[in-house]
Amino acid sequence: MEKTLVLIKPDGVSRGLVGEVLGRFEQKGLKISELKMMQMTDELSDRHYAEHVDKPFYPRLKAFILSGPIVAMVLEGDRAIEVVRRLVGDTDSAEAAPGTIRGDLSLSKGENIIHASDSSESAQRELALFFGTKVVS
Ligand code: D4T
Repeated sequence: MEKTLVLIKPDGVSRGLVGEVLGRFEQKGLKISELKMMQMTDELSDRHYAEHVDKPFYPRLKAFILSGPIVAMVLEGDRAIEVVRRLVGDTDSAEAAPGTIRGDLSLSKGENIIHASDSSESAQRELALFFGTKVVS
């Protein structure tokens, strides 16, 4: 079984979409094996978004991700990493396909409700960062 890390970002929490998002993963058949509400910290943001810290949009992204509580979870299932990315949809919610979480629930590129690991390398790194766990496949 593959594991992946998902974060419901501050917009998803403040808009009351936690139940909706969890429900979509459960209905798909993925197992929620860890779940916690937490506050992202300055240091965790810089480590999580290490590839983006020097990009022009990072200050706004960081202010947003620190703006309220997030929900972090580990999802488990067959090919969970790619399956979850497909359920999440394109980064720019305005272009994300209908039926995806971003396509159905957001119109924004920055405030796009959710984060999901995009490869087994990032899943391994992010699971360690948020839950101190290693990927088992
Ligand atoms: P995350 O990492 O949040 O799941 O998003 P993606 O994997 O789909 O997209 P990403 O890493 O390219 O972007 C991370 C995060 O930055 C915001 N962002 C991105 C932004 O505000 N402006 C931009 O131009 C880009 C590329 C949205 C998601």
